[in-house]
Amino acid sequence: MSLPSSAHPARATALHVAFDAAPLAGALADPRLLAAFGFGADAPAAHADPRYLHVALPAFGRAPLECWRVDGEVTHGRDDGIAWSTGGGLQFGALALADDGDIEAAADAAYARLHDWLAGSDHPHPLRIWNYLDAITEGKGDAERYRRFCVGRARGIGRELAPGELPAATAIGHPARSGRFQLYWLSAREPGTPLENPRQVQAWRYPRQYGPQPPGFARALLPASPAMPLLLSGTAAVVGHASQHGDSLDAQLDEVLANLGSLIGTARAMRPGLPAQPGAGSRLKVYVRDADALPRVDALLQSRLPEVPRIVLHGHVCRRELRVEIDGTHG
Ligand code: 3EB
Repeated sequence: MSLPSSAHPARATALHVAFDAAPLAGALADPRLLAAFGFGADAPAAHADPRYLHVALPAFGRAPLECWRVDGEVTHGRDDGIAWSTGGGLQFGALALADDGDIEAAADAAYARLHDWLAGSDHPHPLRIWNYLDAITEGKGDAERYRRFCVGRARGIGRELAPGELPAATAIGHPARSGRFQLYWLSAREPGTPLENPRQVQAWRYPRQYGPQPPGFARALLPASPAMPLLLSGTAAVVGHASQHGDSLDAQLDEVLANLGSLIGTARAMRPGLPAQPGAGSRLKVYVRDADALPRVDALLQSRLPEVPRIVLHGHVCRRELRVEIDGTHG
């Protein structure tokens, strides 16, 4: 006979994101570790444990490990080239496909795999997706690789995701050739609420001038469980649909912080308990186009947001004039 469910109250789904200086082996020894990410040349390039993912973007200084922990035992495996882990109401998944120059085909194939994976999963709701590709702003006009990526992504996912189902996302370019398109995600049993930024046009409604296929992502996602942080998409100095301050890194960073503040404000209307500002409970990843600007961006963030743990990476934002982008978690 099974006990009434009230005797075993299910723990609320929670994700604990930490930036840990400890070595990988220690992180992987934790049965509640859902995923660990190493950045740059100093991080291990690979590990047999499918919970470890190497992101090749160069780091400013020695980046800590990004660790995702959940409240529950984690199981993991590899199936058909998809590395996965599941526990505490959440699932992590990752795959990488060869990119021989046709990023539209690589994104189409990867997103078709993701679509099929989610359709067969007991965690079918993607909350957050990361895309890392080579030479993101190479090519002219509609042949630009980011625009081709958007076309392949939309075709591969198989149907137009309704605005109410869009995940939060990041799409960043490798400054050096990796030869791969890397895709990873966080999905859940329960759908979350996609959020938009009142300062920005919804990306899925970008006008034609930015390409034939508007990018399919929400500016942030608020998961159903109040124990989950707000998930912030890659956020750049875009107001309306236009890039701002193409001539000023400092002004772009201020605009990014204004956009993040606006997203946090939007989320607080639904969840007033979220902190009003980025703080000690936030985690930010910062992508900087020009390697020369890495120290400047790090110093500006140290002065603007001294309590917020950050990882600063050398990565290309998907419009040439955008010098910096930030994603992360809050709450
Ligand atoms: C922007 O605001 C910047 O295509 O998945 C940010 C986050 C950006 C995600 C994506 C693109 C994506 O349009 C670019």
